[in-house]
Amino acid sequence: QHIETATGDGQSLYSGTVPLDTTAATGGFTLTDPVRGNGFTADANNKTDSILCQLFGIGCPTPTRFTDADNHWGTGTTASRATAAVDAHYGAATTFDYYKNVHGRNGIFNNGKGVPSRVHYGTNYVNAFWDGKQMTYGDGDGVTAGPLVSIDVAGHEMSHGVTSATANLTYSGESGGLNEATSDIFGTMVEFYSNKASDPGDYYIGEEIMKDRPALRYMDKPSKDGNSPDCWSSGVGNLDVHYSSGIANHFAYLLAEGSGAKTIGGLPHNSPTCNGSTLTGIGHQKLEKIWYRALTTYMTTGTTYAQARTATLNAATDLYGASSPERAAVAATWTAVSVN
Ligand code: ASN
Ligand code: ZN
Ligand code: CA
Repeated sequence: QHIETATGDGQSLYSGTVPLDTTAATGGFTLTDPVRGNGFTADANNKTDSILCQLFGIGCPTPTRFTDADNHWGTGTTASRATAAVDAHYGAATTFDYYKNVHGRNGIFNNGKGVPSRVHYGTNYVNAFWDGKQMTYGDGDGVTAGPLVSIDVAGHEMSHGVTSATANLTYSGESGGLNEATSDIFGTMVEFYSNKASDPGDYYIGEEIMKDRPALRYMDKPSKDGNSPDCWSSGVGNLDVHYSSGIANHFAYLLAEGSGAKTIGGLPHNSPTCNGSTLTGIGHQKLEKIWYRALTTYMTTGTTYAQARTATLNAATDLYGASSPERAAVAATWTAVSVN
């Protein structure tokens, strides 16, 4: 079978006009990305997965493919359903490129294969998830949240796949918080990598989708969400993993950007330390290298916060040396979030 590679473009909801790699098909083009292991984006048609589907893969609805006559997506008569697909297809491609070009990882499973994405899952569904094989995005309820297809959410969810394929951090207790934080960290790094004026990197999670608050989570000061701790204490492992992530999110922000007030991506940030120390950041490019090496070389299913400190110190030693300022910054930053 002859497959024709094509480069189209699309009007996205959140990232402006984006390039799209597509495939020629009957009636025009389809959202299958031949450049990145044939990952594709399809329409879930507002259906949901039954419990049988979720547990045993039985009776799952089959998403339908999008087609576009001229390969300019998100415009004209098909725009209303295709626009969210533009963001999702761009999000999958950008996340694939981020891992390949920054970390030398060839896809979520490091096997060169792309993954499916489904948009328009359910009705008023305010979530997005990775189920081990594919991406799924809800449209939001239009009141608290719009479609959950922003680049940080796409990067967050697909990074759950990377975590599963590497450290496989158990999704409860302190390791669950580290799992969630890993997704917030790399979701944000993908947002920086995307580098779009309409949605720049900002260490807020979900600022493009949320309608009733500035964002879902805040890495500079996680407690801004009303639930997450900024500092480690015994018992954080009993919190929901989306809150116990706060300590590692705070660590990541402080390591990259330092303490004190500043504007990033047009949004206010202020990151007080837990011990009164003043920190100067080493930049997000070093943070992402250290965290990725820690995740893929030193973290395991049961890694705790204390062990994450050791894992990132080991990673910094490998990357920059035992006497490096980067390793010293990692140590001082964990201490600044009360992980000693
Ligand atoms: N959006 C949620 C998350 O990625 C859904 C989940 O899988 N827990 O954290
Ligand atoms: Zn998550
Ligand atoms: Ca963001």
